[in-house]
Amino acid sequence: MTMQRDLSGITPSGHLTLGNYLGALRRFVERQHTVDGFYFVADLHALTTKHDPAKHRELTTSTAALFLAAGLDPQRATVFVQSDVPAHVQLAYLLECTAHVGELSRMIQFKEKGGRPGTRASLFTYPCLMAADILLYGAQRVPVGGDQSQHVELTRDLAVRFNTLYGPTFVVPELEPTALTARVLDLQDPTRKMSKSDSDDAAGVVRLLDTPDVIRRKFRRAVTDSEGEVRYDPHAKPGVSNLLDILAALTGQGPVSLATTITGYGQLKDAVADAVIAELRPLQERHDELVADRPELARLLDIGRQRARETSTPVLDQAQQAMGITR
Ligand code: AQP
Repeated sequence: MTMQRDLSGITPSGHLTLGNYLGALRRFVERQHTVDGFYFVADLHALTTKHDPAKHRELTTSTAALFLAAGLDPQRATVFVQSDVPAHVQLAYLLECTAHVGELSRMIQFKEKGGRPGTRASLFTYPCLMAADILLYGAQRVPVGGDQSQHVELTRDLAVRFNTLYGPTFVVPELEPTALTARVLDLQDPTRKMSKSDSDDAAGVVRLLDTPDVIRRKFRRAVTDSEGEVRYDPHAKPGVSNLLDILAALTGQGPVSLATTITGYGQLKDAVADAVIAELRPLQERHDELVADRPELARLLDIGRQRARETSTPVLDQAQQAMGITR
């Protein structure tokens, strides 16, 4: 039986967060042993809104280094940077020629931000790039957060339409629902998820590269409630429950039983901070080594680049043939 193929990307639209680690990176690392994983830094997706080229370059490099530092092994999983594989952009154009203006206009991001002056055309067309990211690798399952499910639905529609119009070309992917679980919430506003694109100084966002002091300070200031009782109740006590969820994710114990072992909010905050700092220390060290050794980082990413190119080229060729592009 062939191994299931898994595909997931992270856009370097900010410094990665504890949410990106617990919800994505750490799962990729676990899954690389059982699936044929393709994990990429979606650098092109960070260009749909105003960006600073120098910061973009730094974030792309740092994010790629974090993928490896978290434990993705280029010999097991295919770890690469999206723009290193031109087939993504090439197929995206063919999918722009398959998509309809109406369906792209209904995408949430475009509906929310598309009316602003100076909106980049790529904010309208990027779902086709996202569809290309997925279809190039024939992934059967795409683990995505809830806010991404619309993109996978569009990808499915485009794949089915393309296959119908031009002949069977693409695997039609399934949405992977398990990815919709475990959300790390913002420490200052535990009604919303922790997001990497929040401003760099956002106090509620724990970054993977924050120093131990900063991490401790952010947890100490985390919003809780005035009740004073450590109890797991995500609805009534979102702040405390978020802290328990993070501690549970790092210790492998359940949040309900953890709550019974901790007496006060101060103790809980210190315990979470300690666990996060200990978990991130080796990752930060490895990240810093890789960023300081660019030839080694380039060598490791080149392994992924080559494998991604080998895998995607036949799919792009077939799509071009099917659409009548002869070379
Ligand atoms: N808070 C979170 N808890 C658990 N998992 C999370 N993920 C993101 N935030 C959390 C997972 O990380 C992967 C990348 O998702 P993303 O690019 O949507 O990350 P983001 O931090 O949520 O980014 P923003 O702030 O929405 O910025 P954009 O979208 O502009 O880049 C996914 O697997 C996600 O589930």
